[in-house]
Amino acid sequence: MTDTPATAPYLGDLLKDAPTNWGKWGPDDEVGALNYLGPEQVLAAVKLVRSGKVFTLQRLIGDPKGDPVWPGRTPAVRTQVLDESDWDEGGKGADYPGGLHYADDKIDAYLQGSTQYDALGHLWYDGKIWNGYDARTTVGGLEKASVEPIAQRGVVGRAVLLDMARFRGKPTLDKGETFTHEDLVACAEAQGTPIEKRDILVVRTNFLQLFHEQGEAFYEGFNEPGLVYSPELVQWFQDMEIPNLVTDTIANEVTFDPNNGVALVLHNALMRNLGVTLTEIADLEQLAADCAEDGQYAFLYVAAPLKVAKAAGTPVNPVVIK
Ligand code: UVW
Repeated sequence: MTDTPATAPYLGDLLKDAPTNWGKWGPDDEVGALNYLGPEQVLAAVKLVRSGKVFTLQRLIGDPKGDPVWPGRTPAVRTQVLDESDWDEGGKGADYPGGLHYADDKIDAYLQGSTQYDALGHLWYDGKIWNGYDARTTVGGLEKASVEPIAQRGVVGRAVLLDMARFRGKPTLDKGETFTHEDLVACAEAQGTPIEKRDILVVRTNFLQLFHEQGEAFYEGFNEPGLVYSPELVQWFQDMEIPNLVTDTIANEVTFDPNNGVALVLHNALMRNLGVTLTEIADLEQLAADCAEDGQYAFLYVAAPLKVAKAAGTPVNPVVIK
């Protein structure tokens, strides 16, 4: 992994004047900017359903070709616990009345190791997580701002695909390649669908294609492409009241800010401070191909991460309907 330069500023200093939404939705809030998505936004998004085309955005868990994960995490391992062979002579299959046989399996997986929603309390600096809760509330499991309230609420709204790879005329964005909110706006304009207030942003880089092409070399000098921090970008997210950022990369933003070397600045500036929910490792390939064909870049987006007690994030299979 790329080393953070010794001179990298402390997040608390870098973001000392950055806006926060702490308290905006009350002292007990745990879903942050998802509060921007109410019945009005849901009903407006439903009107975008025209052809009935459906897309699912989850990548396969336990993909035989491998699961791309954040360095230090391990891919999911699925174990077959029971199958037809368990009813062979001496097998462990139970003898049910009527002759019932069945298959069972289990997985050992990082909850953030596949397409997933981050809980708002997933990361922090200065000993405080989203809404000002004490970071000690994460010890042994998130007592505050876990993924549970997000999973309980669900995410439904108008989403816009921003196909940055196609906009830049390349099959995938490169290691460490950055873009700004102005690039997102320009991409949306070029696609003929301007970003509206309270849109869910779905950003395609197709970077993870390189995981399949490069194998282990993919992790050398690990530095994903993505949005890069600036005070203006954070203010734009705040002014546009963006509820949710969805990307096809492992961690949503350029891993190491090229301007200061800090890791995952936007996780903090957007998620910890503004309450923007982050969705990662989405598979946008079929959706993007279809958008390029029919020109419809805005659609109904529906997602509900799994409900796991006290979790810092959980898998999700978002659904897009056009
Ligand atoms: C980290 O924040 C470390 O990982 P992610 O947001 O990709 O789950």
